[in-house]
Amino acid sequence: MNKKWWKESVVYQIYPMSFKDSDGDGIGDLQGVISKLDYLKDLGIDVIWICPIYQSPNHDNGYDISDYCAIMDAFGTMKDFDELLAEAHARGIKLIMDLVVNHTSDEHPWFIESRSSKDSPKRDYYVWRQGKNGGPPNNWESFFSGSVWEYDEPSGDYYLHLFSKHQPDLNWKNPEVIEEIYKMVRWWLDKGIDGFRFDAIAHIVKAEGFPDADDPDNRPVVPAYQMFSNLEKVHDLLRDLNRKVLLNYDLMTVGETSGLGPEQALCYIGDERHELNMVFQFEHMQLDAAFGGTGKWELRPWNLLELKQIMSKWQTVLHGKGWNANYFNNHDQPRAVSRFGNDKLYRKESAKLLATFIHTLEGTPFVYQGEEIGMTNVRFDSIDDYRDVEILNYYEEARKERIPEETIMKAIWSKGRDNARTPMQWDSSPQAGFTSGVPWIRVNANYPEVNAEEAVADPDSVYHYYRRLIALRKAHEVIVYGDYQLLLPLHPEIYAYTRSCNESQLLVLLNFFERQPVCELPDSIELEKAELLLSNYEGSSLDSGRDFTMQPYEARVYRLS
Ligand code: TEU
Repeated sequence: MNKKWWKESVVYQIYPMSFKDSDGDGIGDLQGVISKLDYLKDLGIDVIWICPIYQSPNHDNGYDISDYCAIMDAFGTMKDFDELLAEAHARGIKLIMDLVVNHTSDEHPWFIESRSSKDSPKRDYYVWRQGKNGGPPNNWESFFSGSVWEYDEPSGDYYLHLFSKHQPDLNWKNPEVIEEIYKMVRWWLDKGIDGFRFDAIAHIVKAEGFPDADDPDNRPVVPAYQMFSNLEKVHDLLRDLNRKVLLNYDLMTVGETSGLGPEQALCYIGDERHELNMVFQFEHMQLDAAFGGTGKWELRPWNLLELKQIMSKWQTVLHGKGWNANYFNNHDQPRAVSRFGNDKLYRKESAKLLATFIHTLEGTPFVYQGEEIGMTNVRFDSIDDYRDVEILNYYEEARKERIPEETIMKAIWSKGRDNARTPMQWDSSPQAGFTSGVPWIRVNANYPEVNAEEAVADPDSVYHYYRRLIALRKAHEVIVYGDYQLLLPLHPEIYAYTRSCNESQLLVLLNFFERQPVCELPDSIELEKAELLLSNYEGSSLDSGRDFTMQPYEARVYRLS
C-alpha cells in the first residue's frame, strides 16, 4: 500500500465567479473565498481546487487567460491571493490551481504579437495554417461547435482553437513555448501552492499534418477527438515537465483527460510513469449521451448496470497501479442530484446516496461547490439568461440547423454547464446571500429551501451527511486503500460492493432508485455481526437478516470486520 497525502484527501472545487462576492459587483472573488474558509474547514475537506483566477477577458470564465501571473481584476489582487493561500494553509487546507496550457486568450500578449504578422518572432507560439479549397485547413469540429479554425483576415491564414475562437491553441512543438510554460509553473509552485489540475491536457498534441477526420458524408465539420486527444507525444511532454519542474515539489496533480479507458489512463498515472497522480475520466459522464463521447446534447436515459460496469472497471484496473479521481459534479457538468438522483421528491436522500458512492470508492473524492448542500439544476425559460459560451454557441448552431427551440432548451436544461454555475446558495436572503449586487448569472429559485445556512442548522441535512462521510474516511483506512469487490452485479437497482484491506472489510449498499427493491446478500456476507457506520435513513440498523427491503435512494455503509 503506497500511502500518499493526496490519496487520503478530500478535495473541494471552487468556481470563484459563483462562490462568494465580497464587494457587491455581482462576481465572486478571492476575499469571498477567504470569508468562507471556516465553512470549508468545518466540512472537513483537505484540499481546495480553485478554477482559474488569472487575468482574463472572461469569454470562457477564466479558461481564456491573458496573463498567467496576474489575478483577474474582478477577483482581486495578488495580495488577496497570497492572503488566501496563507489563510488556507493556516487552517491545514492545501490549495491547487487550474493549469490552462492547451490555449491562452486571444488577448494574451503572445497571441497579439503572433497575430501581428507572419514574420512575428512569436508567430510560432500558436498553430497557424493556410486554408484548403477556399475553406479551413481541415474538417475538425471545435468542442464549442463550428470549425476549430478561425480565419485571420490580415494574414490570410487560419489559427487553431479546439475551444472558442477566443482561445487559440498554444503550439507545444515550439520549445520556447514550453520554456515559457515551465517558467510560469515554477513561479506558482515557488509561491507555495500544492499542485495543479491540468485543464484539457489530453489535447495539447495534435495529429501530425492535421489530416481530415474520416467522414463519408463530407460535412464541413465533424467530431475529430482522435486527432487531438491522448496522443503518444502528450506523455513525453508530461514526463519532461516532471523531470524539469514538478519532481522538485510535493504536489497533487490531476489531469483532465476525456476519451480514455482505465488501461490508457495508466499511461498518465501508472506509478512508474512519472506524469500525473490522477486523471478525471469521462466514461460515466457519457451514460446519458445518445452517442457517447461525440456529442453531449443528444440525450438518452442512463442505466445502473452500465454505471456499475464502468466504475468497476476503473476500480479494478487501477487498483495497485494507479489512483482514481472520483467525481459526479464539476463546473462543466449538470448537477448530479438532478441527473442521477431525484431533485423533486428525494433531493436530500438522493444527494446523500450519490455522496456515499463517491466517498466510498477507491480514489480521491472531489466535491464541487454546492454539492454538499444538494444544489440542483436550473431551468431558465429564455436563452438570454444563459452565460456559458458552450451553451450559446450550441444554441446558435442548433437554430441554424432548424432544431426546434423546445428540443434545444430541453438539452440545455439537462446538460448545460450553467446548471453548475449559478451562485452558491448561502442563505435565504436576496440573491441567496451570494452578493449584495446583481449576480452575473441568475440565482436558482430554490434558494429559500436549499442553502448552506439551513443545511448547517439541520443535523439531518446533506451538509452534515457530507461531514460524516468525510470524517469516516479519516477514521477507516479501508475507505482509502481497500480493494473493491462488486456484489450483485446484475441487480438493476441496487449497487453493492465491499472494500477490504488487511483485516478490515466494509460493505456499501446503494439503492439508486425510487422503488423499494429487496436486497438479497450473498451467503458470504454476515450482516448479523456487521456494524452500521452510516445510513441516510433512520431505522436501517434494524435489518439483520439476509433479505430486506431498501428505501428509496437508501445508502448504507457497514463494517463487516
Ligand atoms: O474542459 C475541457 C473539455 O471540456 C474537454 O476537454 C472535454 O474533453 C470534453 O468537453 C468532453 O466532453 C476544460 C474546462 O473544464 C472547461 O471549463 C473549459 O471551458 C475548457 O477546458 C477550455 O479551457
